[in-house]
Amino acid sequence: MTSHSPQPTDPADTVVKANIGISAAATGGAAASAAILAGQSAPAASAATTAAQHAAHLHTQAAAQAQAAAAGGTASGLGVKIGAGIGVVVLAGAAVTGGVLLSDSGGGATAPIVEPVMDESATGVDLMNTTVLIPSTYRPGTETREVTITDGGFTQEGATPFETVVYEYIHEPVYADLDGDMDLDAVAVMDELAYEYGYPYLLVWLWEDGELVQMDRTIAGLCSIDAVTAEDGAVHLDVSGVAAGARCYGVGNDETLTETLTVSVVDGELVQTAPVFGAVDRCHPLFYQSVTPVEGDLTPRVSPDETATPVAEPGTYDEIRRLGPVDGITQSEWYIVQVDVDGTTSCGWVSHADILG
Ligand SMILES: [Ca+2]
Repeated sequence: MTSHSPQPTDPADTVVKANIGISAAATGGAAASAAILAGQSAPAASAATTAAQHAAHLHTQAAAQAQAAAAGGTASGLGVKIGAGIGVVVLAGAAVTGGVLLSDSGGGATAPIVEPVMDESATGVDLMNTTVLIPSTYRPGTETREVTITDGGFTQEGATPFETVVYEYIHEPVYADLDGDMDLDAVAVMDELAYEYGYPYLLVWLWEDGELVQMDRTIAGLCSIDAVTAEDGAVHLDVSGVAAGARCYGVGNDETLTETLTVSVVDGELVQTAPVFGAVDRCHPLFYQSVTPVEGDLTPRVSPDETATPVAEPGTYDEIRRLGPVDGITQSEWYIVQVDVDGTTSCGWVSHADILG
């Protein structure tokens, strides 16, 4: 249950609202809603009457629903909460000193509102002891692999120290509803550590049909992921990058480019949503051998896939620049590109066939 004090911003149109949430475990039906009306001058009865008359006002109804949704977040299992919200509009001059309790039997109560509540089941899954995917990063020859970890790690012993590979979480799972379907999804960062390099993989699981299902997608071109925080249906990453396909050992500290990215899932795909929409892969020219503007009506996409979501449609971007291959990378079916739209630059992928027209 939450109670919100009024925060008048305009005396001529002061909005006071309150709501009460009832957990799914409680019986359905209407319940009492408490509305605390605060003001300075008018009698309580006047304000109560005004409240009743305006309780169904669309604006406050929406506000009450939003608050009811915000009040959720702890229930699990049933996934819904039955709440009763009541919104009150106090018109100019019609205020009250003290508090007034309105029950649902009063004329001002709204019908019970069924609001979805965030399903937090994902937080109960043991991701420290499970089999994870190590997604491909578009480096030639890399394929998605599976690694079974225990207590958050796995050591693949090699014949020599040079050949031993250690997998371990460098950031434990954080949870956010990445795809906006009212259940928490999970993100963690696993490092692949070999003798002379480390390579971070962003691991993403979506909660689907009662279990966490890992996406076969990570961020290419990262040297490190220094921080992961969850907020508002996304995760924020502090990263430093290298070329897609390059190893981090070739980049000195003074060459490392650090960025803060917001990553989420849109239309089922892992994408960057801020500072601009685009591919999660890095495309800073610092780490490429050439930067070449490309002509034509191109459709850069969030991943090297003909069906992937466009970063921009033909005619909506100012310029697209193809980033030349790094050492060891030869002809590719797809190129990572920079896409300029309205003064901002994002990353995307353009197919060789698209460039040829
Ligand atoms: Ca979700």
